[in-house]
Amino acid sequence: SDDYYDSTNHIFKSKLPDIPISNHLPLHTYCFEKLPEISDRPCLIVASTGKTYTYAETYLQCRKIAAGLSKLGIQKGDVIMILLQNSAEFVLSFLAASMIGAVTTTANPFYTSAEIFRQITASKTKLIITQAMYVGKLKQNEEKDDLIDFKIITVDEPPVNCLHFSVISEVNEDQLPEVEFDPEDAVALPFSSGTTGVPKGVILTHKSLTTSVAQQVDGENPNIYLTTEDVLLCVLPLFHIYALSTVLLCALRAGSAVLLIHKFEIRTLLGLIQKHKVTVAMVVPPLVLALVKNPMVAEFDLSSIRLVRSGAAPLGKELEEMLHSRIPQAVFGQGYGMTEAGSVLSMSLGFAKHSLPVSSGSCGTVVRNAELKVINPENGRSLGYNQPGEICIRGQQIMKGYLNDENATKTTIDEEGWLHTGDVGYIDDNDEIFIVDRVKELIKFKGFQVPPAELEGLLVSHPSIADAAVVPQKDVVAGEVPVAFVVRSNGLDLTEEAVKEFIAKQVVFYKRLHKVYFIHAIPKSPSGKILRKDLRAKL
Ligand code: 4UU
Repeated sequence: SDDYYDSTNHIFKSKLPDIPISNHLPLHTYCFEKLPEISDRPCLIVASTGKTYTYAETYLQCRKIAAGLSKLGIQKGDVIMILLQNSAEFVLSFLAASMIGAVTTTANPFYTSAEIFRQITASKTKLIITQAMYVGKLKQNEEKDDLIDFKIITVDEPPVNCLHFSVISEVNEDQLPEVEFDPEDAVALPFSSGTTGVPKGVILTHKSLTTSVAQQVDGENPNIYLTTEDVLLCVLPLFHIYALSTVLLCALRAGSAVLLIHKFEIRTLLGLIQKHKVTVAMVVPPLVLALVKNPMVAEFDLSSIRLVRSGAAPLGKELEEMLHSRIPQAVFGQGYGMTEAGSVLSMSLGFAKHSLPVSSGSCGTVVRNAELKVINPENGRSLGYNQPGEICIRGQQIMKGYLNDENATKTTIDEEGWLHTGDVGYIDDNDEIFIVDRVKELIKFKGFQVPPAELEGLLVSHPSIADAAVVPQKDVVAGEVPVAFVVRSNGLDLTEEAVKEFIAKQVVFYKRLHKVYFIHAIPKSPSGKILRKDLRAKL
């Protein structure tokens, strides 16, 4: 075809001009840069208690906790784990760790003990900040000789051998040590399976995160215009990059208030939006579904909402239109992110200070100070407008690499610095991105990651399973659910229920199998790769 001889490099940029970005600053310095102007403005609002921290109070608390962590022996480069629901302690500890050059790995508190320990071990966590009710999951088998040495801090009454949060939060801020920062130092270590395999530590540096935040909220005409009057809904979990970076860090940089909600319950949520006059709602498709379908929505005053941003999973046009009729005064648009991309690749230009016209169903336009291309996965050549292919992104916001996994890093970021997303999409004539498919293994349940390789590993560890493959099945509520194809190793005794239960015991709720299909062999390529497309076609 003509394309084969087309050697043009099609690179897409934002319609907004590039801007100077202060990504030489440490993340916390960058986020609190405007502190003197906004010190009395609300920063964190804890929904469950109503307690509000001003910017000055937030900053001071962070400094105290930073001094406290340091006093407990946490040094530059050390990893701490935050195992908490959304809370002030989450935010304060994350920023405090940044202040002493430490790195935060975030984990879902609903994870099973095994899931948490895999992350503790891989990241060499030295200290865990959690709640008493999760401490049981942090118990180690005393008989094992490779015990991991970490301290546990609880934000509530500490069980035996744990310290109370006040041990770090009531330290004098004068004891905060001087630390030298390099923009390339890690600050966050979220875990993601990426395009293939099991969850891996994603090294996000001070430079990655400051760049990503700047791409969103900085400049004369920011891509998403947030002000000191805004109240941002933070009901999405802070342990995931969407809320951590796009909700929390963007809000701090812009001087907005963040309403921290520790769990999703529709009536409570609606009441809180009304009470705190939320102006900006960062959501995921299942939340849009709830807002659209639940009759309770009509009982509440949601007129304060001026902007709704959805992301982390595909959102259908129908849902978007229904949402518009529910919250007619709000501008609606999507963001498209990926943990490894640090995290936002594209965002609606309808959110800009001087907004531009956008089409429904799009994931927005590539962020400024970045380059995006769409490639033919077969030959790697870049494609022009309206041609679907794999989306690749390049810029200073992307991850430094996977922790201790050079191979995975090399297959994700190529020699020219392009990060390959594993998402299939095209760019339309208006420079907007439309995602149409995924070539990577990843399954997304309500926006949460379900790595098939992890479930396949567990399945084949079962004595009666010879081989297995896990693929996504479409689901109205969750978007996708994981289903398994299983090859029995001895006879027909193994039942679907037994397989489901075997997995359910070992994983967080959203990784549970929804269906098990028994087959004679897993279809594989000559090189041994599971032919996931063939399996998906069987569903
Ligand atoms: C279709 O989901 C995320 C990050 C989401 C995010 C972050 C900041 C969204 C908006 C924002 O402002 O990260 P991961 O690593 O958990 O999952 C990444 C994958 C993508 O590769 C893609 O397959 O999640 C899918 N995805 C989307 N799919 C993310 N956003 C979208 C979207 N439409 N808008």
